[in-house]
Amino acid sequence: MIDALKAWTADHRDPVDAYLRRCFAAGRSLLLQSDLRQAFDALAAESPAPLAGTPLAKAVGLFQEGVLQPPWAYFALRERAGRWGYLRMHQEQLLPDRVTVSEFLRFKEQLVRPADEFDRALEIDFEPFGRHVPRLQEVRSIGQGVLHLNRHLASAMFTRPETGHAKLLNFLRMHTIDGQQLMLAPHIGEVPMLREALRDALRHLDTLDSDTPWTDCAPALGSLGFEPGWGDSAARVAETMGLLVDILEAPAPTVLETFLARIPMISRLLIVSPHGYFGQDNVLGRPDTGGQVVYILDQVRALEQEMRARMAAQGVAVEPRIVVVTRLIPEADGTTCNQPLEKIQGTDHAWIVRVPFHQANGEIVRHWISRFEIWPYLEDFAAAVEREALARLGGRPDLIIGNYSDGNLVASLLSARLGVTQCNIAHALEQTKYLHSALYWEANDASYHFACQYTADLIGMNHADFIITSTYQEIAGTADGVGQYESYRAFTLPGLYRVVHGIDVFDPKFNIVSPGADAAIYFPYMQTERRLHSLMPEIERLLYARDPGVAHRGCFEDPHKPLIFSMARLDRIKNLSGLTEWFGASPRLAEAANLVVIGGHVDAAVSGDDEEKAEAARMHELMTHHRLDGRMRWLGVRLDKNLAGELYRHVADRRGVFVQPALFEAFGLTVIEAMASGLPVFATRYGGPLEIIEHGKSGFHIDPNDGAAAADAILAFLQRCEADPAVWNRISEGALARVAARYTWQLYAERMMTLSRIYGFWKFVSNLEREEAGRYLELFHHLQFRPLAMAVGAR
Ligand code: UDP
Ligand code: LCN
Repeated sequence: MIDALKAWTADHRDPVDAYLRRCFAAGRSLLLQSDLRQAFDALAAESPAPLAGTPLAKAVGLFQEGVLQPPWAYFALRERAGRWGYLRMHQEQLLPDRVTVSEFLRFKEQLVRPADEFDRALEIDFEPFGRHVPRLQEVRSIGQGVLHLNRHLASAMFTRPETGHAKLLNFLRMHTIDGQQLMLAPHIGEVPMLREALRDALRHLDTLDSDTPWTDCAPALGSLGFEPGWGDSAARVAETMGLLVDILEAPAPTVLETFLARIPMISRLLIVSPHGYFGQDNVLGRPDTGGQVVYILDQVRALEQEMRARMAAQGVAVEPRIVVVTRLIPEADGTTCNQPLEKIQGTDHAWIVRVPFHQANGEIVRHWISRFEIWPYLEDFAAAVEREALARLGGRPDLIIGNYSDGNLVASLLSARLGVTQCNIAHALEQTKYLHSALYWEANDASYHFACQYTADLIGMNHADFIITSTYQEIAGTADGVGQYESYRAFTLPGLYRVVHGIDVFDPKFNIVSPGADAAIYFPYMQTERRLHSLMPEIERLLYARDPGVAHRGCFEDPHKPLIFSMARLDRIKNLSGLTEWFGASPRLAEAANLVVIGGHVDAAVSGDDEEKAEAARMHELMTHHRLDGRMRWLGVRLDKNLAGELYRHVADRRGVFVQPALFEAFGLTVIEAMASGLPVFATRYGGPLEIIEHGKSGFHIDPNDGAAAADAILAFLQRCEADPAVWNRISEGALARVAARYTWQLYAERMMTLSRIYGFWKFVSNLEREEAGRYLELFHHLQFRPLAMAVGAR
């Protein structure tokens, strides 16, 4: 593209000159994709010669960012996900020149610090460590890493069958649970012995009834060297053995996947989620405690069931154990977060284990600390967690799952020490949420410490054996927009370091495994017999009573109108104030419906969080300014899940809608909860909801930067539904079908358990040449992360 633009510019200096002039005329040194496009559209509208389809038009269509400092303009151009180029143009000479990512970032750094003639910036580059890792090639394959890895490694491993088979044999001999040997006895030392034993075993199994239980097969198979783990019945044992015979014969990747999915190798899980209030009651809606807690608790229940089912199917009598570690907060504000141990409801052996943070002088940190401030405590926390987790789990975990930047960092430290497979879940990566937060890290350091967080992110991502994401766009974005992980590909923290290869979206460690909504709580509004009718009086009171008995503002003069509902934490990005403003600024919408918003503290003074305070003040201003007190109710409560579930359904009974107005939403659990209840949803087009909802079929996308259009779209929908109720029903049915097909915890647990076995296997047999990267990460941790973390707060 850059070469085409260069060639074209030579003969078309005038439009290129005019375009650059418009960019410079904006008077800003950083231009976003939208600014760059607007400048071009304005030019095209006035240009005597048509510009559509020209290389200039095509290049501008790919520009993501412009950095302008006369006489130079530098542009970052994204040809497709993960494929970037950089160019610069001189105000007078015009001809575009390709520049490296390093040069581009260096130029950008000059916006915040003077140029360093010798360019002594530290460059961080993870690319050389990925040389041995088979990369995906196609944009459409991104997020299906395991498929690719299996294909590639299976054929590579078995090109030299002797070594491949020997590694497989070793792998099968290493499994034990609670001292019990599984799969193969240690004396099966050679592959020919294994083949022989398999033949004998299959011959014997042939003589048995297919449902003969393992215990009855065990004596004969045991004498051949087979331990529990092949199956619970003769038929299943024969099937599993048949898969192994096929692999030894000719290893098809799909057969390998099916075989590995059966190996009883995961029964002890360690899940790490340090920050926030992590508990089962009364914690949701606090500044840092949202979907991540819901996600993990639902995940634990689903994984315990799946682990138990898989173990049972393989004939292994073992109860899976799960530990979720978080921080213990002595001043827990009425929650259970001051208790060291809490059983997770709906499980048999899953526990929340809380470990306190300590000051440098050894004192326990007693109060809640914002997620932006916890960095200095994490290394000591990891050490303490290791002791606790090993004790609770009765040994090393089989898998460590990190959550969010802090949890992923702790998971990396633990996985390095214990040699255990590490899986990361981001939930949200802040670079996409807080625009230019890396470039201006220093200016915002007092409140956010993004340098610390992004350093932790790089360590976590590069250390993980595999990463699961809730959507495709979380990894690689869309045709137009940068993915959340993609934003870590190249960036700069001026004065600290410059990342030229941070993470590659084509890395096979990425897999999309979407979460679900708890099906016991969020079920369709029309399943009347399952509904919690006893909660109705409470809902009536919360929504319609003059005094709902909780912190609130506003009531409905006409309670019969359909409801527009939104619920979220009251932070700036969730944009509940934006929704209030759209509603207030659209008299027709405010006439057609009532708005109910649940989130935050109505009394701003009560909040301990600056962003929340500012948002609460803004909500009040807007309600007053637009005189919304008779048409809107804002509740400052945290609903428990049952109540939230029934509320979604109540809104559906009233043929209302749910709105998720965030400026950016990484995934958006409320979106799938509302859809699972059968509510039509209008959700932000920035982030996960763009992928969750099929516009016009299972809900609608809205642009939070264009509130008037969003309000019009909601109004138009409500009007169409009034004229023809089938319109509402169609979207409601579409939403239910979408969630059932794509977003369920059962699908999640199945996939997650298969992935952890496969990545665990490949870690064991090849370690994917990770030692060098591990050493580089150690250095990065010591020399960059630690000093940054120590500088946070007065520790
Ligand atoms: N939630 C809730 N009660 C509240 C506020 C929120 O149960 O008063 C739940 C909501 O149902 C959802 C989660 O908190 O399950 C929020 O997750 P989401 O992914 O929407 O956003 P996050 O807060 O994680 O950014
Ligand atoms: C964090 C977020 O910001 C949400 O978008 C997600 O839905 C939630 O975590 C669960 O992953």
